Amino acid sequence: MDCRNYYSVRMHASALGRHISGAERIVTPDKLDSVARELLSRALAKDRSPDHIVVTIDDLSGLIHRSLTALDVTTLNSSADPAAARADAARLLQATGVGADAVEKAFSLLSRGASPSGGNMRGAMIMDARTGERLEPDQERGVRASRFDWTGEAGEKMRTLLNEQGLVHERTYEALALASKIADSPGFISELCWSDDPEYTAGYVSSRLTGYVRFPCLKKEGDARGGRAVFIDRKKFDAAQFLSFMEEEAVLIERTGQCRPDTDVDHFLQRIGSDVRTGS
Ligand code: WAQ
Ligand code: MG
Repeated sequence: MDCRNYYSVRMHASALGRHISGAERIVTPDKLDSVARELLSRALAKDRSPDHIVVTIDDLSGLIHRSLTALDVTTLNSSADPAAARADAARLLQATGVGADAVEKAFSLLSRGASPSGGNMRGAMIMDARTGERLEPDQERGVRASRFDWTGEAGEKMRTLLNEQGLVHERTYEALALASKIADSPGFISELCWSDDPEYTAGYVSSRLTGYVRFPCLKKEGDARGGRAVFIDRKKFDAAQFLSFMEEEAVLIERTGQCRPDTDVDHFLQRIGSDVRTGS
């Protein structure tokens, strides 16, 4: 594992106390200056001008505990219809071991805004994969994954692999890193995500079994509801340990996985050799 010094660079921009944008990187000292500038330009690029921007830099010496391999990426090009794509995503989640009720509950909560006040959460829901019971201590905010990034080399390679599949959006690159960190969390079974950006309809299901399975259209265009549900095995779950992994433990992604398309969920499940066939 790479033992160079690393710094965490975080940017948060807000206006009238409301969050506008945020981003975070882990970099070697030689990149510190350019990455800090890059995140600052990103804060200023948004159409709603921020009145408050914070760029925080922390030395992570001795704090990089894990190096990871990114999840394999599969793009399913079958369903342009969100309802059909959601049914496919639900089947995948069940194949990873999530109960039907828990899957149903996650879709329903994410569709209407999973925070108790009805809006999107800033972080993820944590759900008992068997019962769907919510386990995150703060249901308004959820749990936010932080302190993860690609190494320079792995990041470049991953961009190339994604670009070869026509996946050129920065969000895919970032969501894959986030999902790869979450997939290493204690008790993790699988995750469901789609964006809260009204123009961005893509989402994914991820797990160790399936890798990162991307759906181009998990919601209708114009829909501003989105979020993340992380399903866990409650027997292996400890809230304090889980939160500390997600929010504090620094993780670098040093190796890429495979990246390829597939025609549909049936074919995909057959390919990965899952013996779980839900809904049939
Ligand atoms: N940790 C946990 N949850 C988060 C985090 C985080 N760091 N950041 C965002 N969320 C939650 C929060 O509830 C957001 O409302 C929701 O996820 C969506 O966030 O092309 O763009 O940044 O393959 O809008 C997925 C598909 C896109 C990418 C995900 O998420 C692709 C995306 P967004
Ligand atoms: Mg968003």
